[in-house]
Amino acid sequence: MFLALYERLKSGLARTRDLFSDIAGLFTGKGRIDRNFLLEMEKRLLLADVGATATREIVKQVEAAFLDKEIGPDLAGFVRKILLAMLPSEKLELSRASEGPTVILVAGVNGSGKTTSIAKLANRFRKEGKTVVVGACDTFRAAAVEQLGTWAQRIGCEIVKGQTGGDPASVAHDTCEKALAKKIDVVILDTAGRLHTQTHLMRELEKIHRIVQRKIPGSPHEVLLVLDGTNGQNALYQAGQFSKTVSCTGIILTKLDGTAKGGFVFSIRQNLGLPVKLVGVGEGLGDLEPFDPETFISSLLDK
Ligand SMILES: Nc1nc2c(ncn2[C@@H]2O[C@H](COP(=O)(O)OP(=O)(O)O)[C@@H](O)[C@H]2O)c(=O)[nH]1
Ligand SMILES: [Mg+2]
Repeated sequence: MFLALYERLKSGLARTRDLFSDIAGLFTGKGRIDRNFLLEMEKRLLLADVGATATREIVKQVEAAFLDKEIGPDLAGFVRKILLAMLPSEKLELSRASEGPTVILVAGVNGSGKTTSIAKLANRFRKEGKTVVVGACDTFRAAAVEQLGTWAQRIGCEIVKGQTGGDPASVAHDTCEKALAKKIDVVILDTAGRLHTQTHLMRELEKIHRIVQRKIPGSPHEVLLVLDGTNGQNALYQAGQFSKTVSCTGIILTKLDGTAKGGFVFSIRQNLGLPVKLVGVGEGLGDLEPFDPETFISSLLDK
């Protein structure tokens, strides 16, 4: 299991790995850890999108422990530990209801990968033997509803659709109702990523959140924000906007296969305080992996 995940991450993160091998390359060289070395390390960490805050922290700690010492094998281990400490491993698993349906609300801007990630997630639950209903609350685009419908059919899960242009919150309501009536294990709600205005979008999300909470007390058990890994700083900005409205419980970071920005996981954690819970490494149903810091860091740093 560990090996499979490790190998999949390694190939999915090929481009990010290239940049991290530049960082790891520093630790196997010869010479002294001086100012130039630290500057070079800083540059390479920034290039790998580890982010300014995290980079500063890493360089500071290396300086304190290793300045004027020879480069040796303990340096690589030291940096690996710092990186690991930046990605606390508690609360990474998705919360589940102790009884009744588990409700997962999924938000994010258009094109970030919400619908695809929902399909992948639903597929994971189906593989566990759970029953799933997805709610197509993105009623603003007929194509969005259709896309989710196609996935639902492929995966073998239920779907609740509203009318195009209909009230998204009422779709959320009906989805919860169906889950309760048919004793379905997991509810996953797809939402719109764009409305007439930003305020409108956020108000809609709030409303869905409220309705779900009322319908199934204790829910939603997860509010997952989907961020496109190729978007870098812009995705951080979006995340800030969303989390002002609904309190998110975690991030799904998508498209890590198409980008060299996997180092972004560190800046998300440092800047938003939100854990990346799942990563998307491709367009197929199997291309969503639970985020495991140790495996992630190993897949970046190991040869
Ligand atoms: N390469 C890659 N493409 C992805 C990933 N996740 C989503 N996509 C693609 O991104 C595009 C937008 O995805 P979609 O789920 O429709 O985004 P939504 O508008 O947020 O619902 C689609 O072409 C997906 O196939 C991923 O992890 N890797
Ligand atoms: Mg969508």
